[in-house]
Parts: sequence; C-alpha cells; structure tokens
Amino acid sequence: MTQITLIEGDITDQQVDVVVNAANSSLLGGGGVDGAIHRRGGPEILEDCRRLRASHYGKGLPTGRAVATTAGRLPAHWVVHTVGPVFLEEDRPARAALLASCYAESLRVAVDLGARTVAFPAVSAGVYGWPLEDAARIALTTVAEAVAEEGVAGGLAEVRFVLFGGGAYAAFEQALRDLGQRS
Ligand code: AR6
Repeated sequence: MTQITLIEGDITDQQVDVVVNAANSSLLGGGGVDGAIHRRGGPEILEDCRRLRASHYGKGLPTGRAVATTAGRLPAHWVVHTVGPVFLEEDRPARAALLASCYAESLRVAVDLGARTVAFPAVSAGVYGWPLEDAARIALTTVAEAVAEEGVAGGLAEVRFVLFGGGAYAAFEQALRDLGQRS
C-alpha cells in the first residue's frame, strides 16, 4: 500500500525517486519551487527542458500535463514538471479539474519511470494564487484516489507532500484528516 506523508520543508532536500516541479508551460524556469529546483539541480535540468520544448512542446506544456527530465544534482532521479492552473474564482470547477490532473498525470509519469517514492509541492498554491485549503483538498483527494488504483498502488511506496511553511503544512494536515487517513 502506498503511504501518503506530509512534511514541512524544502522539496530540493528530498531523497526520493521523483521530485515534482510546479512549473509554467514554457518549461524554462521561474520563481518559487521552480526557481529552487533549477538553482539546486543545476543546468542539466534546463537543458533537458529545452530539448523537450524543441521536440514536443514548442507551444508549451499544457496546463494539467506532466513531463520528466533528469534531476541534475538534486538528490533524486528525476524531476517531473507539471503546470498548475492559475486560480480564478469564476472558472474554479474547470481549473480544479486541471489541478487534479497535475497530480494524476505526475503520478502516471512517475510510475511509468519505475519510481517508488515521489515528492510533491503544493502545486498552484504560490504565485498561481490557489487558496491553500482548497489546493490541499484537491491534492490529497486526487492522490488518494490514484494510489488506490491497481498498478499505481503496487509500484509506489510513498507519496510525500513537502510543504513550505507552517500554514501550508497545517492546511494539508487538516485535508488529510478530512480524508480519514493517517499521515
Ligand atoms: N520547497 C517546497 N515548497 C516550496 C518551495 C520549496 N523549495 N518553494 C516554494 N514552495 P509556487 P505555483 C511552495 O509559486 O503557485 C513559478 O514561477 C510555495 O510556498 O512555487 O504553482 C513557476 O515558474 C507554495 O506553497 O508554484 C510558475 O510560473 C507552493 O510551493 C509559477 O511559479 C507553490 O508555489 C507556478 O506557481
């Protein structure tokens, strides 16, 4: 069975098979988690991103999708880049589905790579403005559903949420409690 765990910390410190990046569709880096991953992982990640843009994503990686690169110098094997939706209240249902897709697609890519351990940040909950409580609920519901599926559950030992700051941690802890699972 896959364990869902929560920690407060920096995702670039995580020794896991896959670190998920909250990227933007250009795949060329940015601030927040994206900036931290490229800074700490080094230029190999950006080189891979550029190659992917040239071969597959000339128009950018669509929101809700995920794609893998090397993890460069991070203590991980791969980075899976996903593009979260920007929060917009009047378009919330469609965008919530896209946010759920980020988690489901990232896990699918990770499982295809043979990953056993995956670390996620709170996608869209920073620059993209998603309210933390709602972002946490969508994240945990989607991951709990995905790891209950045959094929995913067998391969993945741990899905870890790495939350930056006590507020994010508390929101995820509450959402996990609401799900009726133990961290
Ligand atoms: N480890 C874990 N979580 C972190 C870290 C870290 N090192 N740094 C920030 N967070 P954000 P988004 C938290 O803005 O909202 C970028 O410029 C942060 O506190 O990184 O999806 C991209 O290029 C927040 O809770 O991602 C895009 O343009 C969460 O990670 C855009 O930002 C996500 O915040 C994506 O925005």
